[in-house]
Amino acid sequence: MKNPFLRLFFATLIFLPNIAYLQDLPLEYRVGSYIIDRSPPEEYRKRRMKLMDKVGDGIIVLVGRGDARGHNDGGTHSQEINFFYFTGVEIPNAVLFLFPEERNEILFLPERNLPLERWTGPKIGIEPAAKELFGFKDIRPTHGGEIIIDARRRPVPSWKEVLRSYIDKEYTLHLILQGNESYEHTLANSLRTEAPWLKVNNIRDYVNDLRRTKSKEELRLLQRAVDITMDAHRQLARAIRPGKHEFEIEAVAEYVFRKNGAEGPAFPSIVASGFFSTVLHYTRNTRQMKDGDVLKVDIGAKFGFYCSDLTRTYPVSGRFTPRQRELYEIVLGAQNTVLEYLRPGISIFELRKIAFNFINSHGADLHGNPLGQYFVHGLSHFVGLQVHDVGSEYAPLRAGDVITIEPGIYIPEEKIGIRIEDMFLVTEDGFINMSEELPRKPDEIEKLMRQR
Ligand SMILES: [Mn+2]
Repeated sequence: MKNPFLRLFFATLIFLPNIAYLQDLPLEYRVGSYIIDRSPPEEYRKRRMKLMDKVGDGIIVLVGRGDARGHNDGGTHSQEINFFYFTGVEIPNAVLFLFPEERNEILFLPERNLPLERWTGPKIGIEPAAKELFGFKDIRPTHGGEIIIDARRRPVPSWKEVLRSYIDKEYTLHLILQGNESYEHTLANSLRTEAPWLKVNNIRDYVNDLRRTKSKEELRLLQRAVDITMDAHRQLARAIRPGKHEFEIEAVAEYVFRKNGAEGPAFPSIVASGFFSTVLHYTRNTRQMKDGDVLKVDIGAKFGFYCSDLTRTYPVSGRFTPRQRELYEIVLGAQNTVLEYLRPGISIFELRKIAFNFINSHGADLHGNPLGQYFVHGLSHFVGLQVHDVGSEYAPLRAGDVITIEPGIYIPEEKIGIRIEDMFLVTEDGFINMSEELPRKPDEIEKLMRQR
């Protein structure tokens, strides 16, 4: 039903007795946020200014996530990451226009749908409170239609109609294009059929570069995510015992995440014992743990949209066997050696070579062969709004990067897989270990497990 007045008429017939209260509910009921801690509007505005500085001209269009119903927040909505990064707005189906030359910005929000809000919760619409809350001077409805000003009906264009008016003025259209089937591709293609002269520019690399350098605010949220994950490790370490199932340990981790206000796990928790500790991304977590196993626990809380990623390897019995301890010390030695070189200028690729050489020149497998062949994954990745955040392993590191360092040795024949993973902020003169408080040495791990 396109006509909003017809829609309202039917809605009124069916729902009026139940929904009138929704219209003017206090703001506290209408934020509809999935996070408990966010940055102030000025933080997002700073990011938009930086993007406008980099792009320089035309019109930048960012489209938030949503579905055709208008509010797909049946508990599964999560805002598109770049849209969140530049707006802090979680409302589904919002759209952002930026005009670098004019330093102008328009935020489009979907109109409120009261019958639907009965199910999905009261929302914020086009109202003065929204301007203050999100820090935008110009907020308009995504769908357009009509408004009444001075007792006269005036047409309001939809966001796409506003966009067409700029394309007619030959503005270059800047979009974040990734993959080949994204919404942005479809949008660009459909506009090109109407306006063959349209110039489309992909700003993905600009955006990724901005996102790589973490601001103070981002570091604050990342540290909260790390702190919560460290807490989870401490608590689950005390719960590990022969005879328990892996999922019981997973449950402790995810309980601690939610207990501390995290949105949940940033990725499926890996709780892998015995042979499965040698499976890099084992997430079934259904095995019963036995005396003599190692347990590899790779987990990360997501807090305020920011991810964390920390791995520890525990002896199920509470005590490493001599062989497990020998291999553990090699992985730890590799991590410590890498840290001697961690500073701006070096790349993740170069750091991995250092870790590989350390592992390959220490210890041996059961056949006397070097262990390098058992270090089967990358050493490090960027972390931020995504667990595997934007940034290339060949790029020289810069101050403001947040990365993991996670060497590992996985020997299926011995049913031993060991990974140690911490998160680091690269600084001008080296690094800060964001997960320093979580024990890494084998003696400390055993001690932690005894604190029951
Ligand atoms: Mn990782």
